Amino acid sequence: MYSAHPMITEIDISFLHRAVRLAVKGHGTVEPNPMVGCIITNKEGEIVGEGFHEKFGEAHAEVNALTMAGESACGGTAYVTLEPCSHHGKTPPCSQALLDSGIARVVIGAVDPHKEANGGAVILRDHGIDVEIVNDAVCSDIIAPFLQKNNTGLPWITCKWAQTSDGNIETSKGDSPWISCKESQQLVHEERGCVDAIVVGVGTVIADNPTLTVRGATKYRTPVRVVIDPALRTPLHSNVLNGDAPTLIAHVEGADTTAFCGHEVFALPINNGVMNLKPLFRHLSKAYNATNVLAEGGATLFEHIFSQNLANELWIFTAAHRSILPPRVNMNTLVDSLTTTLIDEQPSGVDSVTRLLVTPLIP
Ligand code: AOF
Ligand code: ZN
Repeated sequence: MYSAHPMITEIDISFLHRAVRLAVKGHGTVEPNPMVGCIITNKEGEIVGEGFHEKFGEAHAEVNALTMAGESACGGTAYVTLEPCSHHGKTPPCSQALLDSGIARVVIGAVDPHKEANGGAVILRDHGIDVEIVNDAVCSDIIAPFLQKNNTGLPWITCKWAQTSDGNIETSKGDSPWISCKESQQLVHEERGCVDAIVVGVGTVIADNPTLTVRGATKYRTPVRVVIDPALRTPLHSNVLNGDAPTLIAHVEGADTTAFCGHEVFALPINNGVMNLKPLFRHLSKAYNATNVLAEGGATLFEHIFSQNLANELWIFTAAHRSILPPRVNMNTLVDSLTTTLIDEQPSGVDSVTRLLVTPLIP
């Protein structure tokens, strides 16, 4: 038995987590909507329907799962990672679709904070359906970017980097230019194809001349390339200006942007001598409808993002080897200065990949 709630069993939780694995298949195509998954079991507890919200503006998870289940849904249970919607949005309400199916029980992973769409749980209960709200951590984690955007007007900011085992993200003479292995680089390209923006500091542009495009992976989205370049030092022949994807150069107020004509420029305000990144992220959320942003370095950019309390998640690729020279900025120490929760740790080729959620500091 699941001890937190006597009516919810371990089987319920395992079906919800199976629905989470479906939900995340929508990453890259459903945003700015939340990722949602649904499993339908029949009266005997056998899976008869599975579905997820596949594309923004199209059918919600419950409708896809109910379509697969057909009449077998009658008397069964629906497991939904997010509270079924109650509103006529781009599609009719899922709460009504569940009522029409004759489902007897609905297990909800997380409540929907969206004021126009929520309330489905109450509607279902009012119609005599047995509704359980689990408040499951995994179901909540997958809607975190949606919540962030709705509640704060900021995108979800994931800081991604590759480091040596001693926390160095910079390569020096004698080091290989690649810290992480091919498998890890592939994962990054897959994620790039699902996010709305990739942000780097000008130091990285000058040192590595990255292209910051999606290569060798499905391009569900074309992320805008953003360079934090206070004094406009981006070389005009840089790969980030090659026209393969849009580029935004963020500089400090008053800089002469004439040379960057044809690219978007954004003036960053200075507060107490420090460039304030929040207005830039707000702009990405508004102008690009950005839900997910990948910050790809370097160390100085991460220091600014961390000190301004803007990081939501860390995605760290750690190689097995140490660096030849000691790190200028030790990323292991920098991470230790934050309050984080480990959500995943996996091997990727010869690397180890770690995902951490960052607990924001109370300002
Ligand atoms: C559900 N099931 O699979 C999803 C839900 O713009 P619309 O009409 O597609 O509605 C989007 C809103 O519906 C979204 O903001 C969120 O509150 C909810 N998403 N609800 O019952 C789903 N994706
Ligand atoms: Zn819905």
